[in-house]
Amino acid sequence: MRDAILAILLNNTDRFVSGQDMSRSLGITRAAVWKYIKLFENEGYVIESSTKKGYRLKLIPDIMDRVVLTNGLKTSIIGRNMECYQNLASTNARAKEMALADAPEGTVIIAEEQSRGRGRLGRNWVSPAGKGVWMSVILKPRLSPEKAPRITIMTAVALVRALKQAAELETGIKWPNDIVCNGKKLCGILTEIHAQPDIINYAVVGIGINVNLSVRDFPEDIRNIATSIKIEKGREFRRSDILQAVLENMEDMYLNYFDDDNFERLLQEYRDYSVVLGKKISVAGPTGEFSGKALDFGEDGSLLIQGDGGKVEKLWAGDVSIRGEKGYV
Ligand code: BT5
Repeated sequence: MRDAILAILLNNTDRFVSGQDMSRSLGITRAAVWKYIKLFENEGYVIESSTKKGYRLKLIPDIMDRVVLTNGLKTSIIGRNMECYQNLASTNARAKEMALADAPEGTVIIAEEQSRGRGRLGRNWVSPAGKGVWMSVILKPRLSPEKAPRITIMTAVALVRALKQAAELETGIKWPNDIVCNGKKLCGILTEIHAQPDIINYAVVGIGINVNLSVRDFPEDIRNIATSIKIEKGREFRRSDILQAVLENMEDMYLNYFDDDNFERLLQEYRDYSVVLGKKISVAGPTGEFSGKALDFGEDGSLLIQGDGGKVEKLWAGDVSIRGEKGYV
């Protein structure tokens, strides 16, 4: 009922809707409608009310509300099913539970705050309340598991595009899973898959975007390597606008460029945004440290690197640093 009333208000921001009309169309009393209006006001919505004319929504707070986030969202799969939480340990953990319980493809899990946000290799992801987009998307691509890195490639490109559209922010991609801005980390992606030998059952794509964090919102140990849209642009942004732009770009790529015939175009865009290609880099990976020149990326998500001795190797995972540059990239 809450969602139905909110949807009516959202769709009529240019006029008053009478309490009587709402109570009639929803089959509840006018007093019940009034109670919901008070509830919305407590959540931060500003609603003009007039005894004669009814209610009109004047201001939508920047909270992660399913009704607000799906209103005007131009997707057919991603985000059609959405759950928003005040606090979760990790949206990826919740998304995995839901995927196991057969949640539909495109389900999106969002939290205002994560108490145990996760990075790769069990690392921590700082996710303070109300400041960022902390979300996970469930996908069920018809892909063999070795092609799973495509999911991270697609998501990285979608993030770069979305940040440009919704925040006019130029960003780059640091292989394999970081979005960087002016040499600092702005977003992280954590893709986890559940697969059989020949097919992916589901993938959970975790996305963390630092939107309105100030420098002091980051713990001291990452202040010199992390940034936010607010820090870069000098003002706050509506998280809902950023989130919608990400989901819309992801879906466009997922539906149109994800198959074998078209993926090369997506990979080309990934190359264009790379801050690593052509640079002298060091990669700290599972098998130790490797230094050389970044040559190219493969469709399989690998990084082709020419070692200092001349030998070309394929790397699958690791943390890149660009030699000769201070800071994070
Ligand atoms: C990542 O790991 O970059 C993947 C981050 C994915 C986070 C999302 S949020 C929604 C979803 N639910 C989750 O539980 N996770 C996903 P990695 O490349 O391992 O980077 C982790 C490292 O980034 C940490 O060790 C810190 O150094 C740094 N870091 C932590 N929090 C950060 C933040 N908010 N912004 C920038 N850097 C951060």
